Amino acid sequence: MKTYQTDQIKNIALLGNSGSGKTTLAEAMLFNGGVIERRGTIDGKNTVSDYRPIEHENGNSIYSTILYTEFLNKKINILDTPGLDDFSGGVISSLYAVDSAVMVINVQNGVEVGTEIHFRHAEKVNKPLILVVNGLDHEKTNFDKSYEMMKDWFGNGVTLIQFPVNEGVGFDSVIDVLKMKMLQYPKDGGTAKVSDIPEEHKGKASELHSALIEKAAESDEVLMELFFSNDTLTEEEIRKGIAKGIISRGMFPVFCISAKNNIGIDRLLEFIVNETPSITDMPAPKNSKGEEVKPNTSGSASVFVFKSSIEEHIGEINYFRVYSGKITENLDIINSNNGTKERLSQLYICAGKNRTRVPELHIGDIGAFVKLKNTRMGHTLNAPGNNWKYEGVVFPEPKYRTAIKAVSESDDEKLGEALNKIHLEDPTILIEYSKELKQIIVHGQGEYHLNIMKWHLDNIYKIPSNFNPPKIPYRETITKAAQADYRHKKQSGGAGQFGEVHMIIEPYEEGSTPLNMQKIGGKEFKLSIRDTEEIKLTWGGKLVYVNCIVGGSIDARFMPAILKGIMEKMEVGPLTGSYARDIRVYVYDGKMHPVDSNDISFRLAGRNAFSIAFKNANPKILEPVYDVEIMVPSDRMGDVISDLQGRRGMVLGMSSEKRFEIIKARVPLAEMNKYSTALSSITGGRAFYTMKFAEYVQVSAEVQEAVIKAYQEEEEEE
Ligand SMILES: Nc1nc2c(ncn2[C@@H]2O[C@H](COP(=O)(O)OP(=O)(O)O)[C@@H](O)[C@H]2O)c(=O)[nH]1
Ligand SMILES: [Mg+2]
Repeated sequence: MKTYQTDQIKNIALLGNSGSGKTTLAEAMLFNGGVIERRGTIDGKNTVSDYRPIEHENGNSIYSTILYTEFLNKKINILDTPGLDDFSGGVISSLYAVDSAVMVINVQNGVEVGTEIHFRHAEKVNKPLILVVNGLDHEKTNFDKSYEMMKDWFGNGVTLIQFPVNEGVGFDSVIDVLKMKMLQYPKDGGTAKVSDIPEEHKGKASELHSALIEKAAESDEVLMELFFSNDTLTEEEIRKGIAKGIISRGMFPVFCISAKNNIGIDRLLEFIVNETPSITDMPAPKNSKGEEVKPNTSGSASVFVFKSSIEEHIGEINYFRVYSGKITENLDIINSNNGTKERLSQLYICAGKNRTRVPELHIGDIGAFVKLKNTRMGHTLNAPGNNWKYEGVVFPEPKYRTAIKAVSESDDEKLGEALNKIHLEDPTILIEYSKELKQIIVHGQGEYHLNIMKWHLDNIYKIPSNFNPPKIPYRETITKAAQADYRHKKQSGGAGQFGEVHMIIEPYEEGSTPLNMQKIGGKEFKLSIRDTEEIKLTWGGKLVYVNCIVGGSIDARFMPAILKGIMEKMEVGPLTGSYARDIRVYVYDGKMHPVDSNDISFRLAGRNAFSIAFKNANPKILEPVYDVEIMVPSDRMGDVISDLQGRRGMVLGMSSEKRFEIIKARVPLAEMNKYSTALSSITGGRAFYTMKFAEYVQVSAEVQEAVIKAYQEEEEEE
């Protein structure tokens, strides 16, 4: 394996709808570069990229895969990504590690939902795109239709570099309007025979050639002036214009291929090598202090780990990209996220599961470490001298949750370990051990996402488990003031217990102040406020504890015990046993016994007084409500809105964007169970959404009744 310098390295991600041919294209790219000797196929379950058992089972990429090829003396690192939205984690982390992306479009379908979603991911992080129309060998192709769709969706930047001569079965030739040549491929594909453009295609070719020159000129003012004065550009100027247009995303060049038959791949690789940006052409990454980290060849080494995975027989592998300096074997390096030292004993480059050991890697390159102790995806490793961290990868919020339980209790610990590993490999799967709900909640991007996770638990980890409906983290609060007192007294030989507490509780609103007069049940209570303590509850909201004791009726030293008793009840509300929040408690009177009073007595008196008062204060259930943003094709908007209303959702606003309507709504979490599946069936998989916790709100009387009933039934079962 050669050593590649920074200007010899290109990094690309393969994007596109599921089934567009990304993995097949990756295989052809490796084959053309001589990295593999024969091309595997999806049906043959022997591609370099889809090498994991689940990918063979499904015939589909589930994770991102790191590959490379060598072409024209350059190294191209290729990140093959999964097309399904449920697995977008692999797409997002891959985009962090590349300088441009190749969007594969299945010519039979043109722009699909997945194309659009991946386009957005690339747009968010400002990565240049090349559009590759694939499958031109298929019997039902319509290149012009795909081209129209691309222009419609992605705008005027869509620029043809090629058009097919004979699309359909027997497809073997394209006209290249940058080279102004015809490229004809042998039966097995591979290297094109280059010839002059046949007469019948000359007109179309020169028209597109002019359009390409104009587009190239648009990307740069100097080129524009040259173009106006000379009416054309030299080849070198065109190339410069194209490269600039690509970087600024003003140009999305279009190529024509059949990945399956290895047609058009050599030319695509040549274009990637010559025209796409390398790391030094792109904006430098920012560290967590907001400073740019410029690629510095002579500086200390600095890398960002963009992916971790666990491989059979090896354990954890960390995939990284070099941002500064040079990485060599046996380098001692510091993990800037946790301060631990790591030794880079072995350094690899990867083509799927095949690893090749290399002595060093330069800025821009992508490689893998094994056997690191405390490093994982999202971490920065620095050689001494650098002390920054890179801004991490921002993954989408989870939008699907389920509870999980091992079938056999003896597997509980194993299940926990397996879930941790699963999260390490796929950070969009989040594991929550909810003490409150007494459930393990798994959060992911969709039902399919979590079903695949379960497949791994069943088949790889061999831990049988069940999914259960996840409980909702309800809260309880009060809606009016109430008063209660309680005497705790126990005198049966030996030391006795005595404590008496009088309290008033009322609803607490953020920013409000305690009152020194309360009227409850026609009775007036004058309170003299001596001390106020605001407690921020770990489960959200507040408890405000007001000491109004006068004349020493309760010793100050017992006040913390009373609060402790109250907090015990705050953790199990009277209606459904949920956490309580937003309550103000005034302790204004009580009694002590000279011998028998102690902490325990006051804790119990406080707890019971609070419990009685809570029940009399018209308690209400609060439920979590989420901000939901849905992108839906216009023709399905009505259906989606009426479905939302059926989910007690409140539509807050609507707006249009290109071909989508964006609906913003607030929906109770309790109604979002399996929403991704429902939305997909309403819209034929053409909509997508995000959700984020917004606030807790009181539920209606009917909902409250239903929730309490469900809670009581469950209690009886246990
Ligand atoms: N006819 C034809 N089929 C293709 C082509 N490229 C990929 N396929 C097939 O399309 C299916 C999906 O391909 P795959 O590479 O897994 O797509 P991915 O989901 O984008 O990675 C497989 O059955 C491939 O054999 C092509 O150029 N022509
Ligand atoms: Mg794939």
